[in-house]
Amino acid sequence: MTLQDTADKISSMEIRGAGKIARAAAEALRDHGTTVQTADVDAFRKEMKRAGDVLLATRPTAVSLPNAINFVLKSMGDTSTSEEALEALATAAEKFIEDSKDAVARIAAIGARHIRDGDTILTHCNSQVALACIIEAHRQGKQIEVFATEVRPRNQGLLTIKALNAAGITTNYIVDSAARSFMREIDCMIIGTDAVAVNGSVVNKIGTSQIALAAHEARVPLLVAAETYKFAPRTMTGALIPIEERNPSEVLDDAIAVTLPHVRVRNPAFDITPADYIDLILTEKGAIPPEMAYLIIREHLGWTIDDLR
Ligand code: RUB
Repeated sequence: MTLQDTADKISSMEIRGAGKIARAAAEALRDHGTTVQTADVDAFRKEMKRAGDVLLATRPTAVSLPNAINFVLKSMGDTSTSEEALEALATAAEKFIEDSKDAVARIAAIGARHIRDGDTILTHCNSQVALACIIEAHRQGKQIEVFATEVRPRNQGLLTIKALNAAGITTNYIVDSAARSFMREIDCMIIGTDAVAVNGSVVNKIGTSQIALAAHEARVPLLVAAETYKFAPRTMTGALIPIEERNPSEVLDDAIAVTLPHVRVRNPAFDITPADYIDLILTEKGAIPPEMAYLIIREHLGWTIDDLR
């Protein structure tokens, strides 16, 4: 697959979900490196930086994307030939991909510990790592049941119920607006995330914050599964996570929209859930309260304020 193919698949959401986007970007940089024909290391670096920018332009919200790209491109720092740079790039890309898969497995084990026998779990959207926690708890023999939302407008809930069904987990499929109505039946809510800010708030699929609010009201704990590369270093200096607004046609058919000239369709793909509504963030380094997000950014991602000046 060419760099542009990967970029197109991320934009169109054929490749979607923050973890998969990040791994696809690392893979695309690794493969693109092998196609760059130059013996000049600076020209090589420049072309790889351009390739990183092409991938970055695909979707703005999942911070796993810039984190993966930075990790891979940074590896070329001390190299003095294009061969060395290519090798460093390939090694870093492989490491990112392997560490990412390993992180999902570790979080699954940690998340499963927070799920009790008999729990009914609510999830929203289609998060590989949140599902991994649920499926691991089931694998351990815990009798669990899941409520999964439909996830308008792109129906990622369909992917979720297929995965849960394949795992043999009893699942209730509900429309997004039914989440509060069923909250009394829920013991805990588990979601993934596209970005964790330094203040512990998390960005996830549109609708998450409404459901989290309903969970908070009902004192249902909210667990957010987040590999450390989903933490956003730039939020340390007050930068906001950009919220992607997608094409109106995902919400309202163009043929209908054209008959309604006074109607404007808004289609934000994500929203922000405040740290106050979050009980724990499950990372591969352990489960932390949202207030400890800064420690992950500093100690595990290695960013300090000075790096951002
Ligand atoms: C996906 C989404 C997922 C997170 C986490 O949105 O909001 O909850 O990306 O997913 P979209 P994962 O479908 O618009 O990409 O745990 O798989 O990284």
